Amino acid sequence: MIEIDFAALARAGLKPAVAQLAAAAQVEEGGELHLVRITEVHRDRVRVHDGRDECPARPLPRLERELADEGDALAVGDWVLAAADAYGQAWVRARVPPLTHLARRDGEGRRRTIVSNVDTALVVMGADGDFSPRRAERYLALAQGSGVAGVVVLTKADLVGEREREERVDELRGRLPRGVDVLAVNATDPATAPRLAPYLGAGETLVMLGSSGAGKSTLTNTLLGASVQATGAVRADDSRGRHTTRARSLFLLPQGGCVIDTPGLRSLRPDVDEQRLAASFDDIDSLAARCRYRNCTHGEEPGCAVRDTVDADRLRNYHRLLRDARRDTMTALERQRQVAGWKARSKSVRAWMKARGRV
Ligand SMILES: Nc1nc2c(ncn2[C@@H]2O[C@H](COP(=O)(O)OP(=O)(O)O)[C@@H](O)[C@H]2O)c(=O)[nH]1
Ligand SMILES: [Mg+2]
Ligand SMILES: [Zn+2]
Repeated sequence: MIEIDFAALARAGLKPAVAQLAAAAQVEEGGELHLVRITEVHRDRVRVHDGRDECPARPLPRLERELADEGDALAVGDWVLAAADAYGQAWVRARVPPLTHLARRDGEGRRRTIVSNVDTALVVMGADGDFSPRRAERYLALAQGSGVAGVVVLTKADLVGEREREERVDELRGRLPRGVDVLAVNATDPATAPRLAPYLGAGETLVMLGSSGAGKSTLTNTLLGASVQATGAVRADDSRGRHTTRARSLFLLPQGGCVIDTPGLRSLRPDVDEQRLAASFDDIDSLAARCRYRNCTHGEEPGCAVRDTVDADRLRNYHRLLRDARRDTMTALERQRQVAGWKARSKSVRAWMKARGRV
C-alpha cells in the first residue's frame, strides 16, 4: 500500500508522471509506504518532505548498494518511498526513477550526482569579476544535456555601471543560442522574485548553479521572502565567495514551486555524452550541415559555415567539452584496464631503473 497525498505533495513539486511511477513501484512489504521528496542528503541520513512537514530518514543499506553499483546515489530532489519502523525511524526503501537528473564527473572520472527532478537550472553568475561566458556554457551543457532548461542570471547588476551590464548581457545573447534567456538582476531586491516566476509554475523545481559567491543563496532568500540561507561576503580581489553554503537544500516556496540552493562545484565536468552535449550546442550542430566538407572540424577548412557565425571562444569551449565527454564515455571496465595498464607500465619502469641501480 502506497500513500500518495497529491494535494500536499504538489507543494513539494510532485508531477502526475512521478505519482504514476510511484504507484506502480514494486517494493517489498515493510510498513505503510509514503511518497516523500528528499530535501537534503548527508553521509548516513537524508531529510525528506511530505508537502507538510520535513523529517530525517535513513536510506536502507541495500538501496544505497544497489544505486552505488550503477554509479548512482540518492540526490536532493529525488522522490522516494519511505516507511517508519516500530521505533518511529523512517527508512527510505526505494527511489522513484528521476524524470531528470544532473550529474558531473570528478577529477578521477567518477560520476557524482548533483540533483534530481528539476525543470530549470538558473546559471547564476555575477555581472562583476565573476562573469565568464565559458563557465556559463559549461553549466548550460550540464543542464541542457540532461533535458533541463537553462537560464543565465547575471547578479550584482546594481554593482556595475549600466554600460557594463548591457555589454555583458549583449555578449551572452550574441554567443548563446536564442532559446536561452539571459536576465540581469539585483539578487537582493525583492522585485527580482516576480521576474523568476515564469520558471516557477506549480509543481516546478528550479536549481541554482554557479560559482561560490555568485548570489545563489541570496536569490534563494529573495524567492523565499525570508533569510533562510546564510550568504557570505565575497573577496574584493577576485569576486570569489567563501563556500558559505556547504550542502544542497530544497525549499518549498510560498508562491508555489520549489528551489534547490547548491554550493559552488569545485570542478565542473558535466556528465553528458557526445550526443547530449550537442543538444546544448545545437547552433553549431545545425550550422555544421552547411559546411563544405562533411567531416569539417571548423578549423582551417575552406567553406566552413560554423567559423563565420559562431563565437570563436564558444567553439573552442565546445571542442574541449566534447573531448571530456568522449573520455568519460569509456566504460568502467575500460577505465580499470587503463589504470591497470598504467600501473603495470610504471612498475616495469621502476624495475628497469632498479636493475640499473638508479633507485
Ligand atoms: N549588491 C548585490 N550583492 C549581491 C548580489 N547577489 C549577491 N550579492 C552578495 O554577494 C555575496 C555572496 O552571495 P551568496 O548568495 O552567498 O553567494 P552564493 O555563494 O552563490 O550562495 C553576499 O554578500 C551577497 O549579499 C546582488 O545582486 N547585488
Ligand atoms: Mg550559497
Ligand atoms: Zn565547418
